[in-house]
Amino acid sequence: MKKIITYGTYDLLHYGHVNLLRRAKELGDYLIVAISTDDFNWNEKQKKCYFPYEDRKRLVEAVRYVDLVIPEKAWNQKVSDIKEFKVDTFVMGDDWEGKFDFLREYCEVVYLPRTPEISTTQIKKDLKE
Ligand code: C2G
Repeated sequence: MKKIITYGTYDLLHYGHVNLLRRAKELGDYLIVAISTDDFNWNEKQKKCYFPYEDRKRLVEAVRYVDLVIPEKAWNQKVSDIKEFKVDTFVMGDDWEGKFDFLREYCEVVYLPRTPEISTTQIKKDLKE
């Protein structure tokens, strides 16, 4: 069974996220999504989420391509996750191109093109108008 892992905030789940999850799942048989906890988002990414972790987890778990959701608590948990879950491929959108190449020592690394016209930031901006 080919196992895939990807990481993200997944706040205000939208079709750009789902496009990524669909393509990630197409690369294997089992997709793990590590969702950033509220603390990680605030302390490490200065991102304030609209939905708290538990709600973001529940939404992503409802996506047909996703087999398991785990918490992302730290930048440096990826290697241990890859080892613990025997991951074959690490996937991220290409806004992260090159940032995780060090993981090639442990598994395949694939960057997929982002869905260009949508982002959580843009949704929040549009709703403010
Ligand atoms: N994404 C995408 N197209 C969009 C928006 C997002 O393909 N229009 C992808 C991103 O490239 C990422 C995933 O969807 O692979 C989740 O996006 P975010 O929730 O914005 O993730 P981010 O905050 O970048 O956190 O350790 C890695 C970080 O946790 C990534």
